[in-house]
Amino acid sequence: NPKHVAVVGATGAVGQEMLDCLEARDFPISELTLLASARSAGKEISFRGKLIKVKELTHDSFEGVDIALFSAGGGLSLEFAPSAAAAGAVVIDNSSAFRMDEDVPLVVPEVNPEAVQDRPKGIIANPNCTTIITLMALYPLHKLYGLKSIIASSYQAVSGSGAQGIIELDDQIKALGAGGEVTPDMMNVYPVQIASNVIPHVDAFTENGYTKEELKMLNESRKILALPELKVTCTCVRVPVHRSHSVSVTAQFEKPVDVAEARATFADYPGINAKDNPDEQLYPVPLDTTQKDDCLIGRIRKDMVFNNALALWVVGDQVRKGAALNAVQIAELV
Ligand code: A2P
Ligand code: 11C
Repeated sequence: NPKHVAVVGATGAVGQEMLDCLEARDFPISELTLLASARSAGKEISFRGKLIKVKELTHDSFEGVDIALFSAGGGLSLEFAPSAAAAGAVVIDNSSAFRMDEDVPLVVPEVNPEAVQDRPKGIIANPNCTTIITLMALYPLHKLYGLKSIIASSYQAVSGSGAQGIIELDDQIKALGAGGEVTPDMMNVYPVQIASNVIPHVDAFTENGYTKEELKMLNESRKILALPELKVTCTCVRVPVHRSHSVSVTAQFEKPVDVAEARATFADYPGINAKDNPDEQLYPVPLDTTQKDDCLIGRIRKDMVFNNALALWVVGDQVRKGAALNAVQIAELV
């Protein structure tokens, strides 16, 4: 039976994509409540041919709501998700606020769908985008060979920083294209210029020199795969791409690996596909997956440094599979 769905952060980059995914997947909805800041209250957003007014998020926003999709940042999730759960809604939270909470399942529907059932707080967490995309490629290989360690570098699009990231890149590109310079007033999201540059810094630095984004790859991968001993090291990098994150991965396994078998197994799993033919210069690029559901995997080869290891390149739309689509798939499971 149809559900009363609320979207918190409905005007944001991920919130908008959530509405697209709910529409595209014919999610059964009896009522849709759109929530954002006071700035957006009264603004109208079209859904299934009807205009719906955005309301200001308050602690009383969730009466009668069955499913609340949150994507307005960790601070607001911490403050408002408990109110939504107390009102009886199942919260699906896209922020990092609850991911490592033992009483909150962390779910990629293609990997650990059964985990949604056990949700003592009424909250289910949506994993980090780079982690989701990486695990979409590694889970089928884990089933075949048993995953031991991951060494990765990410190439993350500016839409990972929300709508403001896209505006910042576009403003800087425009300035450079007009023969001008990027001035300090054009740098609000990133500490240095992003246009015509790459920045080895996503999310805040921690004491051990890794950033929070890099530690999410470690901690969230362990939790989702239920592999507490999994070893992960990565460098997360922001690149001047609008949408779709790419990840270069070397993964080491318990058992011997086979490239042809690895390539073939990707075709059997939902949500992914191989695009991998060096003879024809076929490999996935971010533009291939933009606004698409599936993650694409290429450059699959035997790693030359480690035993039982594969190197590969995986690309996925992080606003979609890395955030909105994954959240809507969780709602479907619920
Ligand atoms: P608003 O558009 O009213 O500011 P993004 O990640 O793309 O920047 O989007 C952030 C989302 O979080 C937007 O929908 C934004 O709404 C929402 N948001 C930001 N601050 C608040 C707040 N104080 N209360 C409710 N929603 C908020
Ligand atoms: C980025 N991955 O691209 C981040 C955005 O913990 O899910 C999402 C942060 C998170 O900047």
